[in-house]
Amino acid sequence: MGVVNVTPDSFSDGGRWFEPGAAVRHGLELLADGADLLDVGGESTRPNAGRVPVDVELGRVLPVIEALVAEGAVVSVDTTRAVVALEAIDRGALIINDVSGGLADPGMHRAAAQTGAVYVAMHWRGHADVMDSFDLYDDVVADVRRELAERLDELSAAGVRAEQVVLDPGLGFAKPGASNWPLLAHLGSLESLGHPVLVGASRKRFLGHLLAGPDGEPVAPLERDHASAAVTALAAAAGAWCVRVHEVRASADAVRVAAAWTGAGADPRTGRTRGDHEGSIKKDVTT
Ligand code: PMM
Repeated sequence: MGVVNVTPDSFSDGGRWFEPGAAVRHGLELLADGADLLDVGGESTRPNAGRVPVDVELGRVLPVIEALVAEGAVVSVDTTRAVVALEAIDRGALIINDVSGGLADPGMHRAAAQTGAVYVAMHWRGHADVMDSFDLYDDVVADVRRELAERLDELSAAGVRAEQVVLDPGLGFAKPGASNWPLLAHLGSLESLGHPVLVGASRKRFLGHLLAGPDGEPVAPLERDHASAAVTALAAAAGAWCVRVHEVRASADAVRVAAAWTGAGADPRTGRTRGDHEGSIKKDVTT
């Protein structure tokens, strides 16, 4: 999944694709680099970001979604608002990527049920201006799993079919630093909830901290792409269904390496591997 942020202020690429034509061209480049999906967002979720009015968010994402769908792209809308999700699906988006898992808008699960779209429920504890204060876990893997299981119950109660739902540990959200690593190391714990898992590590702060030099300064977001691709390889080998990244080419290669690696380790009787997803992501969301 390639990221198309139509925002002036995203932490890693804010402003670079803000003008609709630039966003569409960028999306097409990501497809050429090997992306199966494009995630279009109009509201930054960077730490301490404020909210964007709904009409501004709609004005940013809808023309870009329409143009990318017209080009044949499989598009996901990155939004926490039901009305934006509904309008985006109306314009041809196939996936609702909700970083709040429905907690930010009580209408969101209903929108997912109504549209039948693929729905990504990410682990979330609060908006960007306050999320770092919620980095409080007894056991981050168990706590995130339990909170996502609560989202699954709510989704089911709202009439969303289990096959629609993708889960995401929400790296960086209420997790500024060390809490992210156990979640990556135990992706199987989330996978055991029985849904495909999406991982969004690309260019996040915890990678900047990991790569810090002797002065302790985190490296800049654009310097985090190699580490992001390393996460992609390991996440794909651990069975992730999708990785959400800014720089697609290295991650697309990493996914192929992981598939070849785990495929070579397949059970000779069944031919199955841990990372066996029976077909491409594009096929999954369009059939
Ligand atoms: N991270 C960001 C935005 N949207 N969606 C999902 N499903 N998972 C994520 O981890 C995620 C997301 C923040 O990154 P950005 O500001 O660079 O887009």
